[in-house]
Amino acid sequence: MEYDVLRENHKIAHANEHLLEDHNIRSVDIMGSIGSGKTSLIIKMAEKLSAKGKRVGAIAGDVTGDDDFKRMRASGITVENCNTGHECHLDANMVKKTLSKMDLHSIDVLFIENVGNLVCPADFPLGTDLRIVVISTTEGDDMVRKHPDIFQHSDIAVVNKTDIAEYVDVDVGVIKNDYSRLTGGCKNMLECSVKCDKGVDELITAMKLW
Ligand SMILES: Nc1nc2c(ncn2[C@@H]2O[C@H](COP(=O)(O)OP(=O)(O)O)[C@@H](O)[C@H]2O)c(=O)[nH]1
Ligand SMILES: [Mg+2]
Repeated sequence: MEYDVLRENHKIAHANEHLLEDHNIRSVDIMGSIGSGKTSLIIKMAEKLSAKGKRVGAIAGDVTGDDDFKRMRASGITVENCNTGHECHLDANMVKKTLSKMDLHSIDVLFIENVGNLVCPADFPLGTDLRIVVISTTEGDDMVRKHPDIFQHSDIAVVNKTDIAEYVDVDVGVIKNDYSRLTGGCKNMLECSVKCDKGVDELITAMKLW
């Protein structure tokens, strides 16, 4: 049963991937913990990409409500809301339905904000070019050790809120060491502070979105 669900998800994810490719859209699934700064990061990256002439779209994934949708819309992003109801992650079919409501000809870069948690989204690829995971210093220094799957299933990891690391007694070096050990040093973990606009340019560059 579980296998069928995952297989069906992969099939639809594949179709999403083709649809986005056909429209020349670079797409990123933004996974991560609740409150780590996913929405703030999307808005900041959208500002920067818009200034370079890129047209940014987004899907605001949440269990319920439209808070993130409204924040993104207010910042000028072409955004659709996607509520999962009870599910703790987006799946490829939800994304397919949401994409059908969007004008894909008017988007160059698509950010999909997944539901905030470090467990469920890992098993459900959505068909994006890239999957990233965003954690922040306020969650402590043990996130990689506690949630290895999501870090293994993502292309790039981000530690946000470095501006307050010292106030929450977190050594970012510990997180980076855990990540390096987990990935054999093969993948990137970037430090950033959306608030202070540090590391965001580097992330956009690493994702090849400019
Ligand atoms: N100090 C600090 N706060 C941040 C930073 N990025 C986001 N925040 C704050 O963290 C809270 C959660 O951010 P949000 O983007 O909604 O997180 P999300 O739940 O992952 O989408 C908000 O109050 C943001 O203003 C940062 O780099 N530094
Ligand atoms: Mg959010």
